[in-house]
Amino acid sequence: MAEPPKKTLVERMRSLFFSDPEVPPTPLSPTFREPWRTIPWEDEESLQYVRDYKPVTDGINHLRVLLYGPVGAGKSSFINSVVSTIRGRMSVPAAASATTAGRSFTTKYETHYIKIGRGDQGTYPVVFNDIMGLEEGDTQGVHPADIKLTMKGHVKEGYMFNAAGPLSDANPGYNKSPSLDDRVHVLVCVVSANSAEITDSVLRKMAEIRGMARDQGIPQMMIITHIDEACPETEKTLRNVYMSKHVKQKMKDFSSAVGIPMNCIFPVKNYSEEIEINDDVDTLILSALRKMINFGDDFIDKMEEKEEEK
Ligand SMILES: Nc1nc2c(ncn2[C@@H]2O[C@H](COP(=O)(O)OP(=O)(O)OP(=O)(O)O)[C@@H](O)[C@H]2O)c(=O)[nH]1
Ligand SMILES: [Mg+2]
Repeated sequence: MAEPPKKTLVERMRSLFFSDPEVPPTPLSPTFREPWRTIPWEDEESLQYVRDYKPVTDGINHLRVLLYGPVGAGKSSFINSVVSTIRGRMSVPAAASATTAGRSFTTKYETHYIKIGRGDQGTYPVVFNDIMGLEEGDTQGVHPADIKLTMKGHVKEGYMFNAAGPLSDANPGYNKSPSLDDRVHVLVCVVSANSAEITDSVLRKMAEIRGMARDQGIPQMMIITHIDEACPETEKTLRNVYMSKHVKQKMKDFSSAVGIPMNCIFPVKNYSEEIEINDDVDTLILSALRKMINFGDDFIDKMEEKEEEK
């Protein structure tokens, strides 16, 4: 067989800097070699940590987590998932929508308590507040001003959000003297890894809400849902979540769009069609929940110091 013709010096130099048009490029791997964030799968310790948590500040019996985000992002489903994980069996206290599109399915302000065991053994001290989703335009979805009132504890249980305008202090749904317990201790933005781009109008509302929380010193986090549908790697197994380049890029995109740092962002899969508890789903939910509890507890501590200074 004839030898292939020798390359000239110029050709060899060129091949160092430019790829050979006849050789197809090697496809980039969709995964990292190692997970870029490590989490313990089958995490019994975190479950116990969450179950044992109790605020130690006088006058505060509950650590209150408020969820906000675009319509259909999975806010109500996240509450259901947390309750299912903590209780160790499927629970659906927050009515979730059957679809992810259209108008907000949740319209009223509701606190979700998590029952301890069966019967009358009380509830865990971590509670979740579900609200209406953010929608396009000024007259649809929850009003950012209502979220500010909610953070300060001014919105009474059962209040029906009115997209036409924020709650006024003359409304019977307005709580004039909220206790430290009524106030929100952690604000969580919920977005979906599998939805269309968040519109500018919704992003502006999210920025406004973030600014209001920052002014009050409330810690903020982000949950990215639907990672089971985000890319083929996480579709295969949730354990690829921190191996998937796509999921990391999604997290970075949301981080810069909404202004929440990467270490406060947690990808999860909510329980949606399962009928049984799943260890991998639980692990991701617990990883986010543990951080929520730590952030909220730090804020409760600070609130106590401020009260003592008064
Ligand atoms: N596959 C999958 N489906 C999810 C996930 N999270 C939520 N869903 C589904 O998405 C749909 C919308 O979820 P909801 O929890 O109602 O969303 P929401 O943010 O409360 O929506 P609004 O109350 O309308 O603002 C439901 O059909 C859920 O089953 C997830 O992580 N994975
Ligand atoms: Mg909802």
